[in-house]
Amino acid sequence: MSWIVKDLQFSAEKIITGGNKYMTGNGYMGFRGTLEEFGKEQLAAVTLAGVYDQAGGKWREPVNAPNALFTRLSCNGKRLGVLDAEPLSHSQELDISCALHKRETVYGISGGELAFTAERFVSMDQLHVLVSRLSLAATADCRIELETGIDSEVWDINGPHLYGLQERHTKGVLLAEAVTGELGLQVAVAEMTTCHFEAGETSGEGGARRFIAFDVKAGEVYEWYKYAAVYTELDCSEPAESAVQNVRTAEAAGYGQLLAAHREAWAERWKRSDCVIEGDAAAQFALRYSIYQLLIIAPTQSEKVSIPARGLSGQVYKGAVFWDTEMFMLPFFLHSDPATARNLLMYRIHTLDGARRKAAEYGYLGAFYAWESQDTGDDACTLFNVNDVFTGRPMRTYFRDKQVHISADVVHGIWQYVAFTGDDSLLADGGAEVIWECARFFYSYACYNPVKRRYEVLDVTGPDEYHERVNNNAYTNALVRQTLEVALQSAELLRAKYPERYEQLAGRLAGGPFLKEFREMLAGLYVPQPDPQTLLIEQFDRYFILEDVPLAELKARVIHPNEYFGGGNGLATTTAILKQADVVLMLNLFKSTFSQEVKQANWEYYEPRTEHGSSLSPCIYALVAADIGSPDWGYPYFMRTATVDLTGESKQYVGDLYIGGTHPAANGGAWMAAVLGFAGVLFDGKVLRVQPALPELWTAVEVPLSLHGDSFRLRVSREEITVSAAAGNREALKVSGCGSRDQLCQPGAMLTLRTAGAAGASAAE
Ligand code: IFM
Repeated sequence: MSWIVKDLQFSAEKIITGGNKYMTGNGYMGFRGTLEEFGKEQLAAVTLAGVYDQAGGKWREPVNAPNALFTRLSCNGKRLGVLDAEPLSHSQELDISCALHKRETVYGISGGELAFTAERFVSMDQLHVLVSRLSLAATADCRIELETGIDSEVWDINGPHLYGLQERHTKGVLLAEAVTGELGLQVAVAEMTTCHFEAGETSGEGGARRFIAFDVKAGEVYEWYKYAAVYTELDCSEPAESAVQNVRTAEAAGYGQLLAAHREAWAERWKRSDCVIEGDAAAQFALRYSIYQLLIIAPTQSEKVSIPARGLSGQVYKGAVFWDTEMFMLPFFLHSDPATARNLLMYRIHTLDGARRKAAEYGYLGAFYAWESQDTGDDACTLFNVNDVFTGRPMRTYFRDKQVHISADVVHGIWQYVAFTGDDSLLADGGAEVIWECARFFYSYACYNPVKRRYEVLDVTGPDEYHERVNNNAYTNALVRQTLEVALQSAELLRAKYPERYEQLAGRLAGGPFLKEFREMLAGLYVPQPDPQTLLIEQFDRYFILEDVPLAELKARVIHPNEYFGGGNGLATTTAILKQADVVLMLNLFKSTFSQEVKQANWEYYEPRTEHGSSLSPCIYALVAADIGSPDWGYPYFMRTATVDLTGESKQYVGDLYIGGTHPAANGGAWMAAVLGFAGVLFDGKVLRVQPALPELWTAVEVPLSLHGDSFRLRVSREEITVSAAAGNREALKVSGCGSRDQLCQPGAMLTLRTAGAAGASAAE
């Protein structure tokens, strides 16, 4: 089964999407999948997680570090790069089993051919290190000049971010050092090159470049290695020293040893997360690729950063963290790497003060989380997020002020973690405070309607961003209800298990609104319900009176290819066409509280009306299709989600705003659709319920699961469900599936449940 992403020719049109498709990274930094000779024009970038800067009043965004794997080639005085000379052949590939990037390019030269190869990786074992092995061989003698070292001309969308650049060359190490403009953080990149051939070297004056000239003999192979290390002042007080030290250690270890350790780290990650699909090679590959994209951006070592909406693929969306993380990526980490899931939630705890500031700014109590969150938790989202393509004028959007569901999404994530892992220390470590502050925010945001005698949540934007400032969005109200419930339950839990901590935290909120008010609001909160006749849930008040235009007809009204469908004049605003799953997302989150009939009626109603203008949308339709027993309705949505970063087929512009990059929420959505949807996994912290609905092509799905701190392997086929428990597990797991009663899977045992269609009854082995 292939683990290789490969292209067999160079296409200038695909440079940008290729940069996403061939991404490598390790959670500390992302390295765009560009070629060695590419620079900022081709969007080469080493994007640093959690390091942000604002330049000249423009949008604040992550900092890109100088690129120490830069290498340019000249042969007989003529530059050789894919943009300088048409190659005779070219291949670019990525081995997703271990995040190893390779390219091989053959150029015509006078009297023969020259083959240039480069292999590189961003170490998963040593997060500050990146390495490459390069070689060339020619069929005719020639003179080569390499220009390599560190390219400090970084790509920025809203830069520049690095000031006072100093480039030095000491004892074989090149160093580029600079400070960020806003916070004055030092960023340092060190590089060493070792040539396995005789070469004369001259360094550029004062620069961090090497010029290495040598004569190539036909038929011989010339190989050299580059080692690099990146540090910032967020890592240590002397980033330059650390970078230099680290690069020397890396060089001393050598490429082979570094690669072996990197491979081992990757093998360990795949062991925890690989999901095998039998019977459908295309789906298998796309799913693995989606998991790969999540693994290269996972903050395994830091609880101060979370995952931005475009991962570490650059500065799009300001490198900001959205609800995407809790609602679309967290489930993957919960089931495969709970420690990283915890980091993601700790990030929200660390940014609570930013959320408090935002609530206060709008005149509310508690915590209103940033729609676009960066290092401090203050909102990076602007009031004018999109420019109108017709007038060029900024359009007022209400993402920042009205997508209040973000605070409920954060609570949902925290509670999922606690219930799922059983690790309630997260509550004592700040999770309870976040939950209560979010509940206080909603208490102050909601309105009591004295006529209808209910609490309502008015003037919000739900997940469907084409309809801003609506009342009683079903998704939002359902999540607000969950926030209040969780606030009460977490208070009980904390009081019972961490009484001192409870007293300390609750004492601060004693003046209210606190538990009494939460109870009262919960009892009176209005949450839109299915209509008894049609079973439909109205997305928000008066949604059903909007123009019910078919999607194709709406698209026929488009004047400009990049026009925004939402906002004041947006084509969709006055119609029932929605941007992304909204009611259907709510049905998926609370799937056990709705009947199959309700889920089906709403899927069938909303599906033709959904434009999927967000990459977050298709996976949800796949999940609910599986839930209602129609996996083949969901399969195309699964494939669309799972291939988004392979095909590059996603919106690149909204208005004049570039929004390309990788799509971690869709990557997480692909995993959810396969495991929680088609394999039908549902773990509530107590019982593992498995209700598979496999698409036609799939014969089985097999996946490792980490549940409540114990390890399992689940295999689901059309005939049976098998759960194998690791011998070292602490507890027996309750399993139900195939209509059987709960059965126990003891540590070290294997439990098999047979489906109704299979021969024999349910059996425990
Ligand atoms: O969070 C999403 C939002 O739901 C739709 N627009 C893009 C954002 C970032 O992915």
